[in-house]
Amino acid sequence: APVPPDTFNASEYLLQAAFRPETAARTAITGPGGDLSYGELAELAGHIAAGLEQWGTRAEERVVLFMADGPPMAAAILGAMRLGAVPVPVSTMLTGAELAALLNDARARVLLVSDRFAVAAESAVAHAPGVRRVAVEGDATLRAPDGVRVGSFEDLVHEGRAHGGELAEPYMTAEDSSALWLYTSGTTGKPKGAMHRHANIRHVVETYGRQVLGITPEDRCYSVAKLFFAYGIGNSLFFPLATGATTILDPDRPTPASVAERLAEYRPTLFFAVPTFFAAILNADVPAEAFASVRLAVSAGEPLPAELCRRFTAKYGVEIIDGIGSTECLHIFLSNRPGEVRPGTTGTAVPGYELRVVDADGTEVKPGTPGSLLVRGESIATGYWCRTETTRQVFQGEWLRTGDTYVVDEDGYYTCLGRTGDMLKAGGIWVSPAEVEGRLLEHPAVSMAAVVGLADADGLDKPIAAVVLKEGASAGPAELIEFCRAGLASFKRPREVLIVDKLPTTPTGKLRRFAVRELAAT
Ligand code: 3SK
Repeated sequence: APVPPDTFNASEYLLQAAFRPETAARTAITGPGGDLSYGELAELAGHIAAGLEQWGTRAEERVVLFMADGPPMAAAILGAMRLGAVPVPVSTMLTGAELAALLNDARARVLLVSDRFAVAAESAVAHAPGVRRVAVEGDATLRAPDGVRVGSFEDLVHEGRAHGGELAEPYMTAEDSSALWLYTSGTTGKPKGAMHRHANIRHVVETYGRQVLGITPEDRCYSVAKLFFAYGIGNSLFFPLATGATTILDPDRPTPASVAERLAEYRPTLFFAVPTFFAAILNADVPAEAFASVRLAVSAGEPLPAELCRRFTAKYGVEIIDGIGSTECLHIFLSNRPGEVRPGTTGTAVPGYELRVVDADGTEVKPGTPGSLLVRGESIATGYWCRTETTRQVFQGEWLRTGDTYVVDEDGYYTCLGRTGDMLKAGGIWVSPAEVEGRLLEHPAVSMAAVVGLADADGLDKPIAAVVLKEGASAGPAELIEFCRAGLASFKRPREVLIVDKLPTTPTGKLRRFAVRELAAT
């Protein structure tokens, strides 16, 4: 049959190095879970595609992955895409009940799970009546209700190899076909499945990947954010594979010590993390030589305070380019550039994206005036699965509401002032929590800081800070308040400072501001 003109399958695009004799033997994946060349990865993905087909999986159907980063998970994502099915990598921090809710929401019939998550998966499957097949990667198995077939990951691969081999041709998906769903709940709220097209994957590679990271086949990517995050799947799968580079996949939960070991063993050139992790590395006193192989570090997830950016670069000699992306946009659309970093800003629009800062009426504001940030670009999700009302609020025609308050200067550099709902008014004047946090972080004793608005005795919002001190350092609330008064307009100073052991964060390391507010209120 003739191939429609817009036929495009992201797995073919990502595995292009496998189909060229001169690159097929290059290492696609390395790490504690083992190595795979491009040729081996394409073969494994093909077997998984054929195995899923044998299991009755059809194009467009969702396949949920509750897996640790490693070659099986990467190959399963590519295999599902090759079949025209939709991989849905979900957070491995979910409880059984949370996983069941996502399986039911996605109407998934197939669940792929790594042995270390089998306990949560077992309880999820008991409450997800639509699930018919489960494949467990590794040593464990799990009990499932009657009618659910449980096998090993190897069974799936063998079945694929035995029947149909490698699916000689990928399914004829179009650029607009659904390729990937990623669940997002933001810092609060019920998870929503953001639906991404096959073409979105190509867009993030050709824009941020090539034009900001300047990624080449010589690069080795290592991301602290896992494959089930939009940030992680771009860093660890889309960018390295599409460009013939190497990805370092780490199945373990990262700590500063484990990351230092991985850096020494696998020598990445590109390192991706979130601000809290950069702070943790500095606090853990990871030695300066640890980052010797790294040519560039990337931060996203939340704004990187200027002081943290400077301290990291001073100690490790590695520039951090801070950027912002979103699950809905698939990856980073606003970023600093290598060699042109302006600490404390999120840089300028990534090529391929347009930005607008608007007031409450949706009118674009002038540089210097804060407003809500909107973004437009080819990688924006088509919407949230089965969430029409929320989709209509967030996806406004071609524009996506990011939910962040930003200010842009005359040079086109954007600075984040916080989540739109996080801004607070003190004495009738807007205060940006990010600005006050940035000041607190300049104090030599402060390792992390969070600022929220809390009503005072008169019911008027005032900034309150929760602060984590550096190990062995000391500073009292009065000293920190005075420090802010000296460096900021006085109305912005926190009226109270709580010294805490740690800040409440989401699994991605983003601050849970509502939890800080609860902490401050008690
Ligand atoms: O939070 C971010 O900045 C981000 C970056 C890349 C991809 C996804 C997200 C949420």
